[in-house]
Amino acid sequence: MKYLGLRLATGASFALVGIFLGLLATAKPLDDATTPRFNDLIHHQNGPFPVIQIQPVASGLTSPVTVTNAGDGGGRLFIIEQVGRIRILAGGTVLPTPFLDIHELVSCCSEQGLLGLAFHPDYANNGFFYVYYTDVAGTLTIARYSVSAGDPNVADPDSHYPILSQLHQPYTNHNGGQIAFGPDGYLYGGLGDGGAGGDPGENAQNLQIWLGKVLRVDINGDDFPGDPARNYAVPPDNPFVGNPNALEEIWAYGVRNPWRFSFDRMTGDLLMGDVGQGAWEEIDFQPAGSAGGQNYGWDVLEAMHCYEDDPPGSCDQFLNGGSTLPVLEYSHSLGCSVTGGYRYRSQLYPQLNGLFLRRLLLRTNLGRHTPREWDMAKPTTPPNHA
Ligand SMILES: [Ca+2]
Ligand SMILES: [Ca+2]
Ligand SMILES: [Ca+2]
Repeated sequence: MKYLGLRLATGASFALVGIFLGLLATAKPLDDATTPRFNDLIHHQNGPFPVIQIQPVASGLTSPVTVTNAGDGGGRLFIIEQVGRIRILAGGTVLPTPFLDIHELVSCCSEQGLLGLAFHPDYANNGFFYVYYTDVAGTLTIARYSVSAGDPNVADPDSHYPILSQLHQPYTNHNGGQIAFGPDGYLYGGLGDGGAGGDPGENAQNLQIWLGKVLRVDINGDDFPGDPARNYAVPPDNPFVGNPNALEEIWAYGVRNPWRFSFDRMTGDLLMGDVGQGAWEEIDFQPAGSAGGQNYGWDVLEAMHCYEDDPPGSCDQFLNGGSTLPVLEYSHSLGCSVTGGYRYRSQLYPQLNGLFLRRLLLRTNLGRHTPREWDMAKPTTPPNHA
């Protein structure tokens, strides 16, 4: 991917900063040490970090919450506006006509809205892309759309094709929102625990509901030909296939609000931010080639701390091999809600290669972590991370 020289508008594009940092090697070295920077942490083994400044590249956007590209070599960025629009940044300009406008289908805003976008790995040939949004009833919805036949910068609004949906009542928070294709070609989606605080529905540890889970489906098939609302196949190697006590779409569980995750484009590792309840934020890790089935601990644990010891003894069990602990946690003394991030993979700043750039909501500090730093953040690496 080559997207350089991007600049972010103050305010409207603020939420994009971390995302841009991860996807794009956009920032320029600076000699002004007072600007937002990474150089307040330890040096990487490759040498000191360059000082990085974020520059505005677009303005006039309304609540941009993610940015991606189509993987078609078109050199365009697709920016989601939470209200229900996808905008295109091309040639340094935000095109006036949205790529897609589904605001009439979407509830917004706070934690609701159009939240996720992923292009089919073969988008260049089939024109399919996928959106994740909360519909007007608050239901978590993944749907497919197609680019229009005549204009690569405009999608066909009538091409709506449902993939799956999950009721999300009565609370409006914790909708998750990330969808992404893994290196295996399957679509992964992160669903929140159903909302409120402390997971009152005890959804995250319940394998018979999709809330509080990462799902993994094959959007090239349809295992439910009689159901027009479910249009996907279950990958045969999903971890709970054949388990009568679990839903087969579940890839991983025990998450609270997996608002953003990403696949390392070099290794295929999965890195996921999971928003904490009130004290501890976390980054979860899943190595490429994992068989899935990880239990990331919520709501027994909040990061690496006991949250709800139910049934009694659960916390000890989860902290001692019974769950997959985060590779990084931090308290609210460092930052507030975790957003997630990307591992940097570019030649522009070789000193940053392999580092994980994360974004913290509400504060401007941008952190980066190598596996070594993760080890430093957590004195003992649980064996189930291997
Ligand atoms: Ca609970
Ligand atoms: Ca179907
Ligand atoms: Ca966790």
